[in-house]
Amino acid sequence: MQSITVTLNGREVQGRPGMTILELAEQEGVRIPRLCYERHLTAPGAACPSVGACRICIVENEQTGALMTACTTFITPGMAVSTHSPRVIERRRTIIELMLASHPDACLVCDKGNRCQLRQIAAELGVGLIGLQRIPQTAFLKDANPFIKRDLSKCILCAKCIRACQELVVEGAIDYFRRGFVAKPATFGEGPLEASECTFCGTCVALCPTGALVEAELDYRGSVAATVRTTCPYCGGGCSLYLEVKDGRIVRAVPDRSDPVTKGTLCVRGSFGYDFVHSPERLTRPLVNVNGSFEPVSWEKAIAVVAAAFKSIKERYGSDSLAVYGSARCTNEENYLLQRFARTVLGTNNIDNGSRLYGGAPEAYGLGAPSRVLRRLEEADLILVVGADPTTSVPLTGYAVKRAVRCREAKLIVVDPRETRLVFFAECWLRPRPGTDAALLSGLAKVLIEEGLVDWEAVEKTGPGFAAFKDSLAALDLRRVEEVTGVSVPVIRQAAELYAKAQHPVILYGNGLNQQARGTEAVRALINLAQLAGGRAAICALQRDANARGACDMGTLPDFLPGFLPVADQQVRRSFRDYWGRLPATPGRTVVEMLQGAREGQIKGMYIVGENLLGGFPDAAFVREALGSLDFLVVQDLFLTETARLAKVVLPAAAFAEKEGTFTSFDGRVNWLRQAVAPPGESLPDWEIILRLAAAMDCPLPYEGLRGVREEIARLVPAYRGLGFAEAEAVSEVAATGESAAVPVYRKQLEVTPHFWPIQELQPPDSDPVYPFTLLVGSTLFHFGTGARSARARRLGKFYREAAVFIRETDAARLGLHGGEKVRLIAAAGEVTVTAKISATLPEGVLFAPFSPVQDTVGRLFTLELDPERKTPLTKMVKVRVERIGSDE
Ligand SMILES: Nc1nc2c(c(=O)[nH]1)N[C@H]1C(S)=C(S)[C@@H](COP(=O)(O)OP(=O)(O)OC[C@H]3O[C@@H](n4cnc5c(=O)[nH]c(N)nc54)[C@H](O)[C@@H]3O)O[C@H]1N2
Ligand SMILES: Nc1nc2c(c(=O)[nH]1)N[C@H]1C(S)=C(S)[C@@H](COP(=O)(O)OP(=O)(O)OC[C@H]3O[C@@H](n4cnc5c(=O)[nH]c(N)nc54)[C@H](O)[C@@H]3O)O[C@H]1N2
Ligand code: SF4
Ligand code: SF4
Ligand code: SF4
Ligand SMILES: [Mo]
Repeated sequence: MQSITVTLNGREVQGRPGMTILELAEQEGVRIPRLCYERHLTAPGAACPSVGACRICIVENEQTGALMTACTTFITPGMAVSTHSPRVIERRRTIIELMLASHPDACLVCDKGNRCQLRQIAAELGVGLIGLQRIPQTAFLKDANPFIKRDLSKCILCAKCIRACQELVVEGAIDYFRRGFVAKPATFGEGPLEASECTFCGTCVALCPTGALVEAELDYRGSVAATVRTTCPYCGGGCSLYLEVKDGRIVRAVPDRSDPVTKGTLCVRGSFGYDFVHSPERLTRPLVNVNGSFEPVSWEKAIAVVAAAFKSIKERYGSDSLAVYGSARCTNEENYLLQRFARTVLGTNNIDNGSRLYGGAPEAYGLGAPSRVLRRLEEADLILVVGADPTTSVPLTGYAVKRAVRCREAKLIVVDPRETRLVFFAECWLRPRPGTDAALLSGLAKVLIEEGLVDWEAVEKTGPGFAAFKDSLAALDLRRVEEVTGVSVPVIRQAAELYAKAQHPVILYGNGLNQQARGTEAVRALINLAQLAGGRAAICALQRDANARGACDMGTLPDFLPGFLPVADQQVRRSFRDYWGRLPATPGRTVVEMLQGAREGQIKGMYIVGENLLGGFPDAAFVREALGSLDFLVVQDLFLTETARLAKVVLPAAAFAEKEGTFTSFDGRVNWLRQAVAPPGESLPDWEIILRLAAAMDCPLPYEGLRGVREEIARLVPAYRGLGFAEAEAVSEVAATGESAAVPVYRKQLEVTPHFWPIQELQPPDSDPVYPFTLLVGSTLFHFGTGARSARARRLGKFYREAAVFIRETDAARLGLHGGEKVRLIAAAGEVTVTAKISATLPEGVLFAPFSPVQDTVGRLFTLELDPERKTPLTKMVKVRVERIGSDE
């Protein structure tokens, strides 16, 4: 690329075409003050990378004497710029003085404190008490939410918050309200945030240069002692954040504004959900159950009890009577150690983790979930979202989808029976009856083929099985698809045509497919559709916990060794044996099979790490009975969960902010966890506990520390080879205040060849006059999983504490129900009492219940029904009937 020569402060430097003066200065290490500029606030396609609203970045053109804003002026050949000439400095002082003239005298008590950029720049320029007449702004907003407090008298109208809300997270909760001196960034009608579209993602707060937007319910005022860059522990988005620490406590979480993938955004959980770490309910000492009550013991004692029990079970009943359940919330290193512990210390492949169970690893379909999906979303011209609610479950992905639609006019197709937030952004909303996706997606495929909308040559190259698939489609009748799914043929055609036109389609699917009855068939129908794009489409499962993908990569699976290498393959085993020694040959049990084995007496001892089985699993009675049948159960967790209460020994684990390691995000980024605070009491990182246990079982694992574990992973797991993952703690590291972009490290993609799956016979959804309603369950934004963590985060914990069910207005009217009334939901498996809420948008006959943190209630409606192939429990929908509590009185 041609370079442009510019004289910057008397020195000739080279810039790129399209660079602004500010960017050039940045490249040269010249710092120009700015208040409204932000790297990622650049709407793609916009003519100008900034808005020049604050004007503090003015510089002088030495040839013409013109003053211009550096953030909006592009460099031109031969330009001579002075960034700190006396005129520039004088003018910057005046601008700051004017801002201060309408700013309240609140610095001493302002929560922004030393982080206020207005104050920093004023100090740099030596602007103190000013001679101008003061006209302080006033503001009367009252927000009642526990997350964000606004004092717009401190607003300098830089518009960063508005742009963040509209261009980055695309909620559009705030905009300029009024004009002139009284203009304010506010919600429509200046109402409170909680009455707006605001999701409390905190992105605007992190960007606000002054104290106009700050956190409500502060943990600490003043300067913090340390700032640590780490990764959010909740969903698989893998957002980077800084934890600010004071007196051994985390007092604030802020996004990493230099991260090129997250673009400095977080969601409400990342911004305000960290403080479960300091919950007084954290486990602080190992506990041993003595006659029904837990007694604290030393680590030596606890480890000795566990080791002795495992040894004796192994001697008496053999290795395969032991089982381990690993965790999508633990790091790659911990999962790697845990499966090695199971395989080489206990001697069994009975090891599994919840992400395979609930989400289904895409690899199970012969689908190498592609890396860089978030990046691909930024380039997509069509996005198909099936059975996933990303604005709730992985908000980072939701932002990327909305940006693609709003800023680049990508087309969005949503397939969901519920009106999710993304439906407002969709060109086309397909609303199938729950559980009929396989038929609908096959209908789309049929249209593509029938209308010649596929590139035959490319398609035939994509994967084997195409001929059989095409034959199976011949018998599919679109009118019958319409009957079964409730989606009309013209709408199916419209969606198929939109899809066919796309050059860069991205397909996201979630638990609406994974966890439904016939989910396997539906996911396969989606894979067929992806392949009909002839290699142009990316397809990715969206669900998942922080390290769900990593846990599977690390081989916390009964049938796969690390790197999805099959246990049953002798050659594969041989390569691992060189490192590990002995290695059991037969694939182990999935967690459901472990539980069934426990109930039937074949599994005697179990080690559960970071999973609340009793809370998260459908059919708690079965789980309780199974775990109760064990001779020995050890649970390693942060809290004394329902599951931990059933254990003989409970081991206290360190939380994400108390340990080192890596998480692999759903799109394949390998992100670092760094220790910000000490674990409470005597609790220890999971990896250290596993190493201690192995040593006590006389099979010490040969690692000095985590680095050795990473070196072995990098050697044995192809997807992690050559990433610099083992060597460089510094990879993806940026200085706390640095502006340089963090470099994401992506795990490599697996080499797999997906193939076409022939479609199966159409089946109408089951109907049962005794249970006429279909209840769907799903996530709520403020909570996660069973709520073990989110419900203990002070601010998140205030929401959704009561189980509720949403019901369509007309259905409610028919039953004579009012919103707020208690109702009984009755399913074949059991009944629960919940509060009814009225919904204007649910389809007739469909109910919706948020799943967390009230899973213990909602879960009672489910029996343990497994997908026959993937052994995934079906937890997404259940047939129920609704009864008014008052109706039989
Ligand atoms: N806030 C929050 N986020 C989370 C979690 C959480 O607990 N809370 N958990 C994390 C975990 S572990 C996971 S696995 C993921 C889950 O992430 P998602 O898969 O996005 O989440 P679900 O809430 O299960 O929602 C799935 C969507 O499927 C729709 N659906 C239900 N039935 C059908 C159907 O038959 N067909 C179609 N097409 N759609 C259907 C529902 O209406 C819902 O919109 O979220 C992760 N993120
Ligand atoms: N009916 C119905 N049931 C469902 C679902 C549904 O949609 N409907 N969704 C299912 C899904 S997708 C999932 S993922 C599950 C979620 O259910 P669970 O798998 O039980 O998930 P969580 O509640 O997130 O937390 C698991 C445990 O991990 C612990 N933990 C967190 N971090 C660490 C750590 O670093 N170390 C250790 N040792 N422990 C840690 C927490 O304290 C918590 O007790 O529920 C499933 N159940
Ligand atoms: S918290 Fe997020 S959604 Fe709410 S106003 Fe700020 S940027 Fe918008
Ligand atoms: S509230 Fe903060 S971010 Fe928003 S315009 Fe005012 S100063 Fe800028
Ligand atoms: S999107 Fe996921 S990873 Fe990002 S802040 Fe929210 S919960 Fe954390
Ligand atoms: Mo999950």
